[in-house]
Amino acid sequence: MRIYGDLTSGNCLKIKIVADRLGLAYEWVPVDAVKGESRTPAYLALFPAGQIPGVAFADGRRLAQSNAIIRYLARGSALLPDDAFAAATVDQWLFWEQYSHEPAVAVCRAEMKFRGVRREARDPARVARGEAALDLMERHLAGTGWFVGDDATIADVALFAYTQWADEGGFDLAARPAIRDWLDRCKVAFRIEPDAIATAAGR
Ligand SMILES: N[C@@H](CCC(=O)N[C@@H](CS)C(=O)NCC(=O)O)C(=O)O
Repeated sequence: MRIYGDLTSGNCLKIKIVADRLGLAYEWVPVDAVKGESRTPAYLALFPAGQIPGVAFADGRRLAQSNAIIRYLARGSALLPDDAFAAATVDQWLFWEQYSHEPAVAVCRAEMKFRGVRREARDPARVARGEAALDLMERHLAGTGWFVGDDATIADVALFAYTQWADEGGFDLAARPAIRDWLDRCKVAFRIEPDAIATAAGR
């Protein structure tokens, strides 16, 4: 398969984490959304929503939306439980990540990192939403090691992606020890080489 994306994007990183963890073969096709490369006619012909990540399979089928992609790739693996209720609980966190976490934590990061917005100039409503999301994660993780069940799932992958960079969006994890411990567990479980990602992402 071909993965179209950019490693400065947590949404794209999710796909790389799952593919690497499961040993799936892929070609990484760099697409820089900040430079508008996800809005070219050629890219829109493949992925009409004009966003990264996108995945094209060998048989010609294509899939967009990071959490739909990782859910598809993880089917039948330990990253997505077979049990219907456990799988629905994973979905619960995937939808929550997209509605309540990513639009706040990732967007604050994008503004500060790519658009030069100062921490104090962030939208207060968005900041409050991000703080609330991180607080909910901290409360949840204080009582358990992983988001669902006793091991890492794609719920952890989805939430790891931007939480690891929360500081770049002006969020402070210092008073959130359960999140910090969980981030460390994720790095081990997903065999994340911090320097490799930092280098690939140009950080
Ligand atoms: N809900 C989508 C969000 C994708 C998204 O926002 N991608 C950003 C990069 S992280 C993008 O392509 N932005 C460029 C654009 O929308 O033109 C997902 O999870 O895949």
